[in-house]
Amino acid sequence: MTIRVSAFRWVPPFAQGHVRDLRVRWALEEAGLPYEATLLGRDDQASANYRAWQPFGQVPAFRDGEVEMFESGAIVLHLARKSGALAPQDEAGRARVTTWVLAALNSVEPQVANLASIDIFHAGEAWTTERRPQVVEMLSKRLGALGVWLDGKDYLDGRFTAGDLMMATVLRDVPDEIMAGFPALMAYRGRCLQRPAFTRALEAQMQPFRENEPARN
Ligand SMILES: N[C@@H](CCC(=O)N[C@@H](CS)C(=O)NCC(=O)O)C(=O)O
Repeated sequence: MTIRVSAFRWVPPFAQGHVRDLRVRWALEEAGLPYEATLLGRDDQASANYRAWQPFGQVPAFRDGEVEMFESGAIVLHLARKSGALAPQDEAGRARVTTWVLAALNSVEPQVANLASIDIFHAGEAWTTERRPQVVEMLSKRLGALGVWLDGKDYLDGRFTAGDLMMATVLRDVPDEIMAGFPALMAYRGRCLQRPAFTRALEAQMQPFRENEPARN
């Protein structure tokens, strides 16, 4: 059966290129596995049919004839178990990849999301003036620790793995002016995002947005 990944037909420009199906598309490209996107509109998100696949109505969801799943981290880990391009296939190597995927999602992404919430979703609201410096401090603490870990390394654990894929997608949402304080992390992020598989995944997410741009009046 063709691998299917759910994605949005269109999202507003600020979200284009940042929707989380990108992680799954990237993993599939690294693994050399062909797939098709199931494109959703607002109505599809709320449908009982889609909720049976993704209970929260979000993207991505994934099916390959053998498994049906949601949560980008879980899907990427599933693919990493199948492909040596995403993880070493020995138990110890796989365990480290799982660790780094969860570190990206649980230890770094929440700090990045807190800042995005202030800068994008609550921009200009009075409370953010007091809160933002604390959020930047927390995020900088995590980035600093990650920078120490990566010192002298090209990747988190010797070679590119699903852990780097996930970490790079998280770091991608850190504003450049903050990343500039962490040159080694900036270089690491660039190294991951320069991979041809990432370019193909990004282009595949962007194409339907161009084709389904809402008409302006
Ligand atoms: N933890 C989920 C989060 C998925 C998620 O937040 N998806 C967003 C797009 S990046 C979404 O579908 N938002 C629409 C909504 O929540 O209605 C994952 O990693 O798959």
